[in-house]
Amino acid sequence: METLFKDRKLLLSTFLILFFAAGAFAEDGSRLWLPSEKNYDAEVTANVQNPTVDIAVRELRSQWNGAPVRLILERARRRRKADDGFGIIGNRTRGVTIEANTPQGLLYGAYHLLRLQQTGEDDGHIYISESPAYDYRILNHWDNLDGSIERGYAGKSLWQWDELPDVVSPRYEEYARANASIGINGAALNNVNANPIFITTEYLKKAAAIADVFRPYGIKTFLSVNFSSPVLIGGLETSDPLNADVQKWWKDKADEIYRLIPDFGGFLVKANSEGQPGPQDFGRTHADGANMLAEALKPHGGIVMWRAFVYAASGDDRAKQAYDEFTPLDGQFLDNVIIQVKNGPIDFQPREPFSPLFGAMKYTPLMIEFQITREYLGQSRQFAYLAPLYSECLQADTYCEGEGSTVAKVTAGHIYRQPFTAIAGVANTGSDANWTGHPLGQADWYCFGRLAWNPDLTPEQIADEWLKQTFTTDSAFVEPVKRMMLASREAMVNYMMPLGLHHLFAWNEHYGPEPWCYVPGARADWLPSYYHKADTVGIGFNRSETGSRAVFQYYSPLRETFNDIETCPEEYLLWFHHAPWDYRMHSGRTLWSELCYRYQAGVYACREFQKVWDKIEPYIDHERFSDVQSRLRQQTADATWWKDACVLYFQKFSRRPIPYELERPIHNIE
Ligand code: BDP
Repeated sequence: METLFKDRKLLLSTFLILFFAAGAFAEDGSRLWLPSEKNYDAEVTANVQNPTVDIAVRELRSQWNGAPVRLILERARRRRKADDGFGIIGNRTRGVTIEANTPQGLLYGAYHLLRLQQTGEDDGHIYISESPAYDYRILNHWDNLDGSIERGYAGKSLWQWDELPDVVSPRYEEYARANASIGINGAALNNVNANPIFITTEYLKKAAAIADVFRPYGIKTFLSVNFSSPVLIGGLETSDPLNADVQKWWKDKADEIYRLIPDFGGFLVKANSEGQPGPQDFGRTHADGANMLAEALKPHGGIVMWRAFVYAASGDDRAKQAYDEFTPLDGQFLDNVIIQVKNGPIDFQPREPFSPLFGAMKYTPLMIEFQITREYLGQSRQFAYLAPLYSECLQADTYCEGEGSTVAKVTAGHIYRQPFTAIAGVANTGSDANWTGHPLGQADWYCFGRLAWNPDLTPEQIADEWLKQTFTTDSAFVEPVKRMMLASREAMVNYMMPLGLHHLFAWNEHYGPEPWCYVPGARADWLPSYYHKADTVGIGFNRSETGSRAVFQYYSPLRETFNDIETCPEEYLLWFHHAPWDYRMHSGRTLWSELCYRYQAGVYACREFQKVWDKIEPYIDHERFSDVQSRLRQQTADATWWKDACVLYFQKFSRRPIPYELERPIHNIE
């Protein structure tokens, strides 16, 4: 009996160990970087009751494993303005106080404290004061009415339009919580190629149900609007922004929206771009169009985010067009309009110089738009951690007011006075259990939020905290994977488009290489040859003074630096110059050899990533391990495909051998 009992006990404990091990490790990725469900029952008090503060209390109560926490609203804190910043002071053994001017600030403080705990940085005295760099930190969802997502690679839309507003999916709250935990405070729910149906009463009620879930998490709801809505759903004969009936229609629409969603954020608009209607259809300017919408939103405190992603088929250089169209309008926009500018002058390529619009408009607020969904960076099949791309752009010096006028400083309103500031990222979320398709793609959502809060955080710091929260704090895992993350974007630039090459993608799908792509009747600037301009002399787009002169859109000394092939940074060489095949590179190699070397380096890097990942198997759950493992395999195969396609294709023009020390192609050009 005794032994039987002992055996049973043994059996039971073995079972429990196995059960908990499996439980602790079973991970479909849905938890993201948030703490797993715990109940520490910590002592948490607040000097105010409010739905947002209640969330902060609830989160801390269950997740904080330390001495009592006090949440204090509206302590006179020396702040620039009443923003959503917070202060944390105290010690995990004796107690912690979080102070803020807004309930949202308290919630951000709570998440910050939990982040310190999760990353193991809550030892000793805590003394922190934080303020967000941008007022609006927004995700743009390119989600359609039918549940598809333009450039979405993680399943279908999160928004279940057909069951809303009656059925409210629990995922909306999980989404809001994840965003709040990293400081994101806005979401534009629908595609910028906007279906006007979204602002009909029926759909506004659905959006209102989502907004109700977002509100306590401090997330404002925005909608993308179609400029022709007055005609398409309003029964008017025109959508001319100077027409009084049109103006009234939008005012009424805004009133209706605010009745349903009192804290509605505003409109996001893609106008006169890629076939979308806009004010120019009526001979009006972007300012006329934006201001008309701004007037309608103004009484309610809403804003208009007017996109500068415009390029006409006729222009000599697509990279110049947004600047040419928008700079003459500087100072003509109402003060609740902000111009939303993509990070680079073309279109979310693996590497672009920053858009010359940053710093070029002194009297008009500008916001940056990044793409989190990796349309042009391997989508969710491959991996490239995007913080290095975002940081490179944010820290780039525009020189608009002399040295140090970085894109981050200009857009955060430190150089020219702006009534408000904002930053947007095109979301990579979808209905997949792990939200982002590629398990490591969660890092891009995370880093966007963190950089929107503080653009001076380094990609390394962010990777470090993301890995520790998402997987484990074990340095045997964190260190190698962090190095891999930090190298991943450069690897992709190398095997896709090194040295400033851009837009070599397969037609429309934007995944694989197609530098030869030719579609009869297609717009020239939708074809790769428009960008690479390879011929027997050399390769690259001449944007210098002897070419399209796009360099002159940048301030001195950048324009001179970019203009001169000898001083132009090599990573932008073929962006700004048509360089001869035998041009001597810093490495001492010819341009042609260097190009081959870069492509090869990209492939080698992918092989290294596979090795790094295989080694970390003991540290994480099997699900995420094997998912990433198989995607890295695919990535190496596809990197080789990119290398072979581009090298073999460009070789037709260079007519030089691929350096013999490099691997031979395994594909042929056909
Ligand atoms: C391009 C995408 C296209 C978007 C467009 C945009 O290919 O699907 O509609 O950007 O930003 O990169 O409007």
